[in-house]
Parts: sequence; structure tokens; C-alpha cells
Amino acid sequence: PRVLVFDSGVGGLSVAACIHQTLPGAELVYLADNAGFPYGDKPEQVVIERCCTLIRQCLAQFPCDVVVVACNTASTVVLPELRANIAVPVVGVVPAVKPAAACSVNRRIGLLATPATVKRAYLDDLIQKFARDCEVVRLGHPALVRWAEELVGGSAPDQVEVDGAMVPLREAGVDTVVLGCTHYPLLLPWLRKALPEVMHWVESGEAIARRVAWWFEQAGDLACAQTPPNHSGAVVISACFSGDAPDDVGPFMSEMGI
Ligand code: DGN
Repeated sequence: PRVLVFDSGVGGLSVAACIHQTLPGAELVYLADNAGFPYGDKPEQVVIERCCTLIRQCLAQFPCDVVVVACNTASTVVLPELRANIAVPVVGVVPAVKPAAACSVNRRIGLLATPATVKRAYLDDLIQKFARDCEVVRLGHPALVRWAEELVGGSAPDQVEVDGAMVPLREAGVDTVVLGCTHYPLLLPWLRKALPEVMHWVESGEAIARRVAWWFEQAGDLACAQTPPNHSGAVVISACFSGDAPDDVGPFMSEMGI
């Protein structure tokens, strides 16, 4: 069993790590659109075309059983077109507003995402549906994805800059933060320091992994849920990059347990 995990950059690795934990026997193919990074400032149509083309090309080379669009920015616009054009199930990711509303005590939630995701009507619907009684402070900071990419490249973010970026959430006194971009779990140690009073950090990786497992269950393919015999625990990742591949992704992947 094989899963294609796609993002504009390294953020989807946070999702790949969750899928690997849940389905240690599944092979992961990681596709990053480095040449198109970042998606947060691109028009919707550009994102749709890039994602559909790249994913189809990648599937032609590496046939997969499930495709995971491990990017909130892309998932908000690309899923209908992608599902209409490829034959395998597609799992997308949306900001985890519903679980955040379930755990916030003071009913003040911070929503961290890319500048594009925070503006999508999609998000208004999610908030309206699941968090109507909460004050949701949206923060679409342009630098966070870059900091996450630099971290994977070996340079840690500057805590003072992260603290500065988080001022709107600190001032709003949120007790729960939704990580509405798959790059952000990589920055969690710095985010926690910037907002020490936050009690819940809600990300989507585990929910996506459960959804992928569900597809394999439907197909009656349960082998990927178990670690195969003589399996080192490491998963084969065929990383396909549309631009220059970051050189140092390998060590970072093993640090994340994939
Ligand atoms: N990781 C992507 C997301 O979850 O929205 C965003 C990356 C980007 O291209 N800005």
C-alpha cells in the first residue's frame, strides 16, 4: 500500500509523520512543489492547476492508493477538481476548528494559517458551523511558512521574531490555537514559548492519518496498519520535487520518525 503526500513545501512532513505512526506498513511518496512555494500568496486558479498537474505526473511515476493534499491552502480550493481528475481517493486537510471549539474553555480561539487560508470563505463556513459561540482571531502571518522551511534547512527561527508575530493572539488572550497550516507543527516549540498561556494546540495530522486508514479499511487492505516483519521501522520515501530539492530533508525526516 502506498500513499502520496503532497504539499507546496516541507509542511506536509508533519502529516507524513502522523500517517507513518498510524500506518507503519504503508510506503509514503512525498511530493513537494518547491518551485511553486509559497502557495499562500498565489491566485486560486494557479494553485489548482499546479496541484492537479503535479499530482497526476507523480501518480504516473509512482502509482498510489490514496492521495493526501497535506496543505490547507491548496485543500481549500483544489479538492473538487482533483477528485474529478484522478481515480484514487483524495484526502484533504482543513483547519481543525471543530476540535478547537470542543476544547476551548474561555471560548477564545486563535487560528494560525497562511494569508490565503485565513481569507477563504470556506473558513467562514467552518467557524459559523462549529465555533459560532467563540471569538476566533485569525492570523495569516506571511513569515511562518518560511521559518518552517528554514528550520528544515538547518536554521532555527528567531524566538524574538516569533514572539512579535504572535502578539495579536497574546493580546486576544486565546486559550486554544488551531495550526491551520501543515508547516506550523514544525514550529511548535517556538510557538509554545511565544504563547505560554495557551492550553491547547490543535493540528490536523492525526485526523488525516485516521482518514487514510479508513480508506485502506474500506478497501480491505489492512496490511499497512501493521509493521511488516523484518521492517526497520523506516519507511521508503520517494521524494519528488518540482523545483530544487532541499538538500537536508533526509536527516530532518529521521528526526521526525519517518
Ligand atoms: N503547508 C501549506 C498549508 O498547510 O497551507 C502552506 C504552505 C504555503 O505554500 N504557503
